[in-house]
Amino acid sequence: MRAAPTILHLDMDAFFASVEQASKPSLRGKAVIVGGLGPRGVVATASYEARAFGVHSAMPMAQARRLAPNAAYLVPRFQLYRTISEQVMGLLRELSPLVEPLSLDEAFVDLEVAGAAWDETSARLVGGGLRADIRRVTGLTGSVGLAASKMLAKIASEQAKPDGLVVIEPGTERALLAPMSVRTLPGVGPATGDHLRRAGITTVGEMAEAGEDELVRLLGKAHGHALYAMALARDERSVVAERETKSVSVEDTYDVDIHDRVRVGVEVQRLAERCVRRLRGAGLSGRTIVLKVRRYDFSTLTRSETLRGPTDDPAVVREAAARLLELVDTTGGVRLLGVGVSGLADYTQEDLFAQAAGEGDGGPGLGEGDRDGEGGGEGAGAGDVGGVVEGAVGERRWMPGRDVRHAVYGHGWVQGSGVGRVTVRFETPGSSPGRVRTFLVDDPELVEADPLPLVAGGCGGAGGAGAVGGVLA
Ligand code: DCP
Ligand code: MG
Repeated sequence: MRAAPTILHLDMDAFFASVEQASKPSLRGKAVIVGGLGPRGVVATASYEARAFGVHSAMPMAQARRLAPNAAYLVPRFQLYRTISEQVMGLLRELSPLVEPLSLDEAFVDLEVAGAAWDETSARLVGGGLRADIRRVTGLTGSVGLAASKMLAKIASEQAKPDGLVVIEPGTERALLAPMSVRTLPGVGPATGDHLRRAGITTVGEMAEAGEDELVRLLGKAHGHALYAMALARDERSVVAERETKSVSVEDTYDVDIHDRVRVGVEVQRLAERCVRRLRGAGLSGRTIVLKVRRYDFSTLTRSETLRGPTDDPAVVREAAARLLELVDTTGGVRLLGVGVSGLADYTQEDLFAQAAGEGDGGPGLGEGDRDGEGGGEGAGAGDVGGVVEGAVGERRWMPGRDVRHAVYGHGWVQGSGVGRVTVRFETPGSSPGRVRTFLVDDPELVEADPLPLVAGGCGGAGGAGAVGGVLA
């Protein structure tokens, strides 16, 4: 293991909820809960203010509503979270080529390879600078852990939360781990934790004392061996830049070379559709669209285009593939065509939330009612009357938290809807808390809108993802 704390772990604070608070001034300092709002929805995350009521990730939404009835309940806006995630990951890549993203808001960075840091002082400086950059570019806070291994760096960022930085000095790891729960170690889930507890082992120190043979006896050879090493704070796992390159692709070989350019275009569109079906079937989306063309003389070309964010939209993939085809000379004929999507993301939650929000009412209406319309109670509360609302199909699109634009009042967000009405709060990331107005759900002056950038001027130094609306770069 290295001798300096040069593995950095970043984890954004209450990520989805913090983005919502940054977008919606009236929610700052308030309990905000993001997740699926339907009857079987679960909490994706809660602001620290909401956590004070005991609300946490993966809790059933119904339970959260009982614990924090006055909180604001919002559906996730993944597109915006991804844009901000890209900005943050861009800042990490400025530090080192070895960045290992674990989720939208979390990554390891190896500071040593690039010479960004070599000892505790330089690592602290880099970590502090990163936190300042994240705040400048995104307006949000992230917590940083620095240690000589991945395991300890992650433990450090957990200790740093919220909005802090913790360095674990090499040599102090075992003493630090000893009193911690066995569940702190990667690879100890609820089942292993129970197993160990029944054997009288609840802390990492007790694990180390039990010895390798005992752990192997309890947990089996591979697991026991690995966990014993972890208990001694020995973690040699290196930071891996990209997850194994995965892609989803389809291709067709033609019995007879295709000469007709129009026919080639049609085939590419068909392959794009098939590729997206496969992508969706795997619950994936991807950022890079790849076109493969093998020509009559067996020369094979690939052309690719990287979008700003992952997509599983057939129209987006079709259009990208068509643009790529324009870059390829097919005179002489083609033998094979392929379309692929790589740069995959396994964000399937979006669909789950969409389902959760729409389910259970057997049809139109959201089940999300606005209890008291204008100027209601806590102000932030997207009220919930609990039941199914008789309403127009149009109500389905007015999900609490979504962006809207009104011809007269400008940009705002849906605070609640029900009984044919939608309540909108008009405010933007840079404004002061805005006021609420209620409209008929089919008011022609009210339309859905794209999220606004959190920081004025868009994207600071993160390598620039312009307006957050579109997908294409
Ligand atoms: N998330 C989710 N479902 C979960 C856990 C998390 O949808 N069961 C989403 C919402 C979170 C984001 O992933 O905002 C990041 O997860 P974290 O575990 O890092 O949690 P937070 O960033 O929300 O809070 P913390 O400050 O504890 O990191
Ligand atoms: Mg986080």
